[in-house]
Amino acid sequence: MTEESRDTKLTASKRRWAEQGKFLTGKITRPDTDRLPPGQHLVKNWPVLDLGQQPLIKREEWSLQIVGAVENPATLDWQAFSRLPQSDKLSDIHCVTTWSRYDNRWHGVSTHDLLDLVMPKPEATYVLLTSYDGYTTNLPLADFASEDALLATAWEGAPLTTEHGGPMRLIVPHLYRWKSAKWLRRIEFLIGDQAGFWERNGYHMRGDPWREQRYSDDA
Ligand SMILES: Nc1nc2c(c(=O)[nH]1)N[C@H]1C(S)=C(S)[C@@H](COP(=O)(O)O)O[C@H]1N2
Ligand SMILES: [Mo]
Repeated sequence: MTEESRDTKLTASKRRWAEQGKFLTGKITRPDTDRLPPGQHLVKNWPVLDLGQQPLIKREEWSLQIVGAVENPATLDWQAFSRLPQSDKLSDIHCVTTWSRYDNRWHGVSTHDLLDLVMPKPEATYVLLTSYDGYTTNLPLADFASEDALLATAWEGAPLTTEHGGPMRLIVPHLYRWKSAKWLRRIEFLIGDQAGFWERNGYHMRGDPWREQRYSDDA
């Protein structure tokens, strides 16, 4: 392929992704007047929650795999990941166990910038995340691609600690925290939804805190 035709192809699929991505710039469900979702209470500390096994992954051994329904599947090592555009985001945490924590400052790669790199195919509608501790969780692509979503490597100016999911974890602030996979190692783009660990164990497929989508039988 000539350089020119390759550029044209890339531009065309980027443009197509941008067009299909229109819905991604839509507003998420949180009403501005209602910062604390129903049934939640505020905490000042930051509790640690996981399955009890905290994998210790050195940056030199770390990589992120992006597979499934994308134009450009990729495996990024730490260096390649660090070269992607970097963003800072301020957001709140809402855990399904009813605690919320305001104003967490995150640094990392926005999911928008990752999507620009891998370019989901038109039929991709969900993502399934897999972590180094074996944890999995699923979410709609539109939620994964929300403006505030970040592949975070630092919190409040310091590298993310192991207990909170370092070297890298996902942050999707507008959904319950179990969707924000710690120690993220793989992102699979799916054509249909596929339940992750908690979703197979009675939790909601989407998990919107403002709709109290805690369990699978919540609307
Ligand atoms: N890899 C992995 N990610 C995970 C979990 C887990 O067990 N393993 N637990 C989830 C749950 S239920 C919550 S509440 C948050 C907790 O994140 P924190 O320990 O940083 O507060 O991580 C989520 N991400
Ligand atoms: Mo949780």
